[in-house]
Amino acid sequence: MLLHWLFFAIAQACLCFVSVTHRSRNSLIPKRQWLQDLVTWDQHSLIVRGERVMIYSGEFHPFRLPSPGLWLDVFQKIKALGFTGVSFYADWGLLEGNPGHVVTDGVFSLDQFFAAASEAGIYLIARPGPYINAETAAGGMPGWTLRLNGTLRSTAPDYLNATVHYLSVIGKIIADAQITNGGPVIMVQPENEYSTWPGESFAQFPELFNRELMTFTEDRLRDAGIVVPFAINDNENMGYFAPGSGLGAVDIYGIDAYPFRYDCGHPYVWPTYRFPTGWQTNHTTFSPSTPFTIMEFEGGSGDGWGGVGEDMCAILVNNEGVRVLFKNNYSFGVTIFNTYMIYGGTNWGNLGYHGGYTSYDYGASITEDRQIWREKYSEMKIQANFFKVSPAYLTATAGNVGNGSFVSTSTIAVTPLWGNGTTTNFYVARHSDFTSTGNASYTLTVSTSIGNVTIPQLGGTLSMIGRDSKIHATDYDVGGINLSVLVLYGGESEVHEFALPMSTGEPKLSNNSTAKVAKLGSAWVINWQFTTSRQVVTIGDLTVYLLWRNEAYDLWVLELPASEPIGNFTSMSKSNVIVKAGYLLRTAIIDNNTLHLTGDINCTTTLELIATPSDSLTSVTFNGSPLETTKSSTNNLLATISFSPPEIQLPDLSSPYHEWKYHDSLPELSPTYNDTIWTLCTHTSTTNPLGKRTPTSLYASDYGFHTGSLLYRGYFTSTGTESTFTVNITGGVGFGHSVLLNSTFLGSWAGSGANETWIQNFAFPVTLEVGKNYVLTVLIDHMGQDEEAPGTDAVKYPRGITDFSLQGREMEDVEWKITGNLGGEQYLDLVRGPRNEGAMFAERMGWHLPSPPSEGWESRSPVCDGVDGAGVGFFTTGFELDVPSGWDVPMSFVFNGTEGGEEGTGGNYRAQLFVNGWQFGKYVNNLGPQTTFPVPEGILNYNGKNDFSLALWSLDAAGAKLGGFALVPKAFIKSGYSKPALVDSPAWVKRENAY
Ligand code: IPT
Repeated sequence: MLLHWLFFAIAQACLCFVSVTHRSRNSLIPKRQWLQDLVTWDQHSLIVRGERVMIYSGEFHPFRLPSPGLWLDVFQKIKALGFTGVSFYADWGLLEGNPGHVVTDGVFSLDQFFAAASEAGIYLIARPGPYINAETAAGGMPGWTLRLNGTLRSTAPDYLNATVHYLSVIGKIIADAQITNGGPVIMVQPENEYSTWPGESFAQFPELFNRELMTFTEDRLRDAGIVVPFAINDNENMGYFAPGSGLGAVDIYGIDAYPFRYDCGHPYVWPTYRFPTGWQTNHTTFSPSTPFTIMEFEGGSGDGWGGVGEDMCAILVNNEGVRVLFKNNYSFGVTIFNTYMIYGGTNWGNLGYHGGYTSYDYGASITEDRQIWREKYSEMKIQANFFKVSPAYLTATAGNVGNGSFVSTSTIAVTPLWGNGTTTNFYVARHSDFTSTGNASYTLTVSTSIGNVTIPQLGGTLSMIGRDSKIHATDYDVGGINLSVLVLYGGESEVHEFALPMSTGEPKLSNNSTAKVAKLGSAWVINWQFTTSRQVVTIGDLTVYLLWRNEAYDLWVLELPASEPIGNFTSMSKSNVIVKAGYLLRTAIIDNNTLHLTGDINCTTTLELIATPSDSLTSVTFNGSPLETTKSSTNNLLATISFSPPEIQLPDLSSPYHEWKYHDSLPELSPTYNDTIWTLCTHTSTTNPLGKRTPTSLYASDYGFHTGSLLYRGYFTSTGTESTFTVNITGGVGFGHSVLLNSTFLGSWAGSGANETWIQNFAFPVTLEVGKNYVLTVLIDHMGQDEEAPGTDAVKYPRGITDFSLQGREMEDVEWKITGNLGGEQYLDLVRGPRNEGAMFAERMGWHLPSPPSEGWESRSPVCDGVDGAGVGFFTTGFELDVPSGWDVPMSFVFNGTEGGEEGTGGNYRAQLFVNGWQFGKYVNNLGPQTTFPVPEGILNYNGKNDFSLALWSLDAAGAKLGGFALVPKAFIKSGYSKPALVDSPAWVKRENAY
């Protein structure tokens, strides 16, 4: 066997007949008229540039990480998983906040996203909506669409027209980045789950769904130049829009599935009602001519206000979940597989819907602050690396699920995947009860080229220990390449077995190995028990590593770059290196006899070169620095990188000596406050489906205010009879409000994790004076619009005041004014987008931006002094950072303790954080759960001055101060990342028309 090609497979061991035959690649002739010939497909898989590729993809939204210089870091961490793709949404609502003006500059530009994907070698699946869901405000539709008369996502002309400009702009941007133009985009999904929604579907509500809507959207995208295949994500797995299904049908039919659901509060309880058992049948019924595609498969889960925190969601979908349910997906032959989310990011700047809070960590494999310590990252890595290099899988056909004929016990269910044109079969085994945490022993009878074989053949039994699943491969065909290194891994103490054709030569065991080796028929059979120490078997030129799973976690498979157009994209024609390391390896290049690696360490780490395409490597560099090398007992090159974290200076934001400047941010309470230029609520009609319950509409969206917070002023002249004000307010789940009469605080609603609306009575504490003018001030937290089910217009559910009464008076006797963010839809800050600011005075003045005019302001700390009484205080400060280059130090602002107005009692208060002008957190002390707010480098200036401010809203008469507040480094990672450029963060300038 010549070492021309390096092949690596991390396989779940047991029986692998590794066939090392040379087979020429099938010529893959397109069966239909493609619009291009670089991305084609058949019933088995996608075919890119004539080669079958496992599209193993993760969802990552650029708009949730508004530091473009970090996108490459995330892509490299995804590539290092062995993934080949990323799926992303674009958020129309962030791009076209002002109707007719689609802004695609700065953090909203996708140029760097596409460039970074190509550099990392990641294919992209673009999902531009116009509707995206994604836990975004209004499901990604701009606020102004709430005023459309027609039903959103219907064929109402005003809705269709509203989408045209956006679709042409985003369509062109995506079209330019298609593979046909040398870019990374290989597939596009118009709309999102248009066909279905839990509990509602075509079948139940046919009148709500409209095939023309899909056609219209597709046509706009085709007009913009999209030629790669269109895909659909059908949540109900009913074949909607599958090829041949009629109008609007796409090229590639895909499904969505969230079987773990969302109960992060009970993360060890796996709900079973959505666990898939028959997807191969559905697929062949609904879309037999396309690859089995899962456009979204739950890779984390979501949490909301008053919830339990994102880390709990990471437990709900943890490494065991990935083991059992991802492998179950492979048993159905999925070859286009996207997991949602692989990196969640942040709902900065009010971009989220009301059901979620600032963190969109999602419990994903890569944490919100881009760390990869969650075990499922490693689990996904060992799985994806197997499928990346198992061409036989890409043509296999799923057999019947849970077939009892293969296995010795009914507690284990096995689904076979039969080789099609290859001799390879795969058998995916799991507990019959998916959720079982028990242990089971089994033997397996498999069909092979030498007849039926029951394994293990040399004694012992196979085992399924706790929540686990295994892939057993027979006659494993590596597709005509030479295999030089094979890694087989398993859990500690498990017995596994593999076999090789006799012709490969006699296996030799490492000294420590207790494996049994026997000749059986025409094969060598090797049977061993995993321990935590490595065992090695050599057979001719092939080295087989038998690794405890946790050691396999430390292996990194790096593709060496190829010439263009493949470059860093995946192809079986490329060579790989396998290096054992610690935290992360990103890239590898071989130059002469030197291996240049980039990567990250978080402790002193020894690199071991497990497999390289050349035995003549003599030196290694790491992030550009040469390393001293030695040799291991098995002749692998070793090199140790030492680690000592830097000391960095951080501001002590809780200290009484740290200077904060303070300004009142609810001056509306002052009798001298002038609101003459506020918007009068004069609309006597509304398009809102809720209808109008007040003489003039009081819905914020009717006046162009859609985000952050809302302020209302209700004027009346007293007749001396008014004693109570009753108001029905809607702010979205978790919202709160405070109500004042002139300067007198009447009360607040502090919010709950369940209420989207709240009705409250406010008794006036004194008798009002006849003939005197009074003003009611209502401050409302706006938590974002809801999302949408097609045809329901749920997005339009209003925010603001829906209804009120002033006891003893007519509604008409009160004249209302409103403000939200300054400028409303004609928002001022084009750099930070349409949702970054709300109604609060300091925001309207732009004081949250860098360098506010705070010289003459009072010195006052949000921790030591806080806000007196009910109201809003604005605190601003600055600090310098100087993080040495080569160190990735993710940082978070952390609220410690829950102090309220009275020492140690907690309290009802809310705070918004602004970092260099970017709203990077909405904290609700009485609800939580989020207390830690990561802010990415680039938004935070790691080498220079930062402006930080905090709008602190006390909903209690007792006032509020923070229990403690700190900027906390969450990790010190010596990193090969590209240091992100500082994000353009324009400073404060006086806003002429601010009020
Ligand atoms: C699915 C959406 O398509 C996606 O945008 C996101 O919202 C996800 O849910 C949940 O995080 S839709 C769901 C009904 C499967």
